Amino acid sequence: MNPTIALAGNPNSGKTTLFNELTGAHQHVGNYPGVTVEKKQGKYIANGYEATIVDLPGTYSLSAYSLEEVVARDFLVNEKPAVVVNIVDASNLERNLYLTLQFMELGIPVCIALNMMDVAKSRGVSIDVKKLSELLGVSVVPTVARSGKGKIDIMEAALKITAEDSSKQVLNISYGSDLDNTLLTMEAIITENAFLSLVYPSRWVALKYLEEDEHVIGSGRKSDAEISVQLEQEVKSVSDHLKKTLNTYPEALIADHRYGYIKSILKQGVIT
Ligand code: BGO
Repeated sequence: MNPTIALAGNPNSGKTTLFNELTGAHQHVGNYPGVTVEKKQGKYIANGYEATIVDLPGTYSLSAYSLEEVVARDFLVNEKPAVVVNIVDASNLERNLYLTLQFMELGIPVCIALNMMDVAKSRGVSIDVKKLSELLGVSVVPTVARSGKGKIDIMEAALKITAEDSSKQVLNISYGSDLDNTLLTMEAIITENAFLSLVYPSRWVALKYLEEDEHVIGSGRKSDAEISVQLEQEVKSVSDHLKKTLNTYPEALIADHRYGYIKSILKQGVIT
């Protein structure tokens, strides 16, 4: 078995440092197909295990605002790595977990390397790793990539996931009654028509339409223009309603609820 494991995280979370620690001299640098974004790939070899490690571009989100985000997303969806090791900066937990939620919403198996634990500690921040893991429902391993601390443990956690049944567990966050109702309607349309849903989870496609993600909407129009129009009408109708009632728009409300979800987890004694 030689599973592919993707390293993903916010810029400056310590991703390159961990990649170097894990792969040592076994590295290859190229580009992602068709773009000038660097693709670093390497081999992790230890204790009789071998895995291919792909270093994804550093991103804050999986929307389509930057080339890096699109490259990272396309790799995850098209190449389907066995697991994502999400490097999370422990000293900046709330912002970093925003990306984590998006892997979970996309139904990608994920484990967390909770990095920069030394920095968090020096700032007097103590994190209950076990509680964070329980509340998120994913493995969390504390690491200090700069000294290699925790690197064996995070790989053990990742390799354990690769050996498990990979049936998709998709995280469903509530986005408030207006968007939740629209999401249900859109999901039903998407599922009934197998619209893009061979590639992405139905709810995720609906969310991307609500976020007005040009890449997903463009693919949708190409794949089935009629269904795409139906979905776009649903988006327009809820957008008009939200503008009138709350003076907001779906994308802003989605981001608010994601941060609300993260805050509600962190408030339950994760950070002391
Ligand atoms: C410099 N703890 C600490 N304290 N630092 C870490 C850890 C950790 O666990 N992990 C990584 N770093 P990248 P991305 C630097 O380069 O891997 C440090 O963007 C410096 N450089 O050493 O590059 C790491 O790939 C001069 O720091 O992140 C690096 O995700 C002075 O975090 C930085 C101080 O790591 C970013 C730091 C010339």
